[in-house]
Amino acid sequence: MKIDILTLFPEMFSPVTRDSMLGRAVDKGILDIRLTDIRDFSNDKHNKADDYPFGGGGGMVMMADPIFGAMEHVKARGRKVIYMSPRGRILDEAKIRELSQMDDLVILCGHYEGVDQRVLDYWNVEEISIGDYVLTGGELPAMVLIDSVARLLPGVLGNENSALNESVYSGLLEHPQYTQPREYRGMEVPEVLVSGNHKLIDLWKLEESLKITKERREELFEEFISHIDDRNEDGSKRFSKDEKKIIDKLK
Ligand code: 4G0
Repeated sequence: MKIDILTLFPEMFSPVTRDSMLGRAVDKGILDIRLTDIRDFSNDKHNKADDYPFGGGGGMVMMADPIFGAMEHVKARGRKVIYMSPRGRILDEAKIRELSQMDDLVILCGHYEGVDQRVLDYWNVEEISIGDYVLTGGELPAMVLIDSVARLLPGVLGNENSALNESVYSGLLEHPQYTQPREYRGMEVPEVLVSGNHKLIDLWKLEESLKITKERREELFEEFISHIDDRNEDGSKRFSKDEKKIIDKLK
């Protein structure tokens, strides 16, 4: 997957593209991340890239011309262009999956009060937000988006993860997890997890996921139970009798 990032602060990305899990995906050639400094395309004598907003209101707005220059430099025409913005659609797992199917993205990071609207209109930009809060720039949101998309690419997590994520992301919150040692400061790992009975273990995981989802995210729980009688793509039933029994018990 090739990703061009357009930003006034390309150095912000180096910890992510170098050292992290993403850095390893870059090294393996799964991810090709290219950084473009928008300031390099300023035609102003002081390399200015922002100015005061027409109509007032305070803050600064990123100027159209340097961004147009950067867009033309990365040959953005015809490519999917994403703009990280607090007024975008909020990123969720469905959007992440959709983006993970693409092999080519351009991500524009705005600073200050955002970019001149003509950039968004001309380059047919899709605005995406990572949540209802404002940050000083779109760089951290871009890193969040890239990390969330990259972990779905084959070979990034190490384990061949596509099938794994398919089953784990069911619309429920995750069940509790435990690792060694079996007893820590008097606290035991639930017996069923060390029983070796994989059918019982899967039922326990389902029950714990349902319990925690009902407790913390009632709307997700309701959405989940409204689909219990859905069928899989191959027409088979989504849930066994035992699974249904657990779901009914918690309803
Ligand atoms: C555009 C994204 C970009 C407009 C970017 C700020 C939060 C997010 C920026 C503004 C960002 C997010 C109008 C302040 C840069 N902050 N939630 N900051 N305004 O995804």
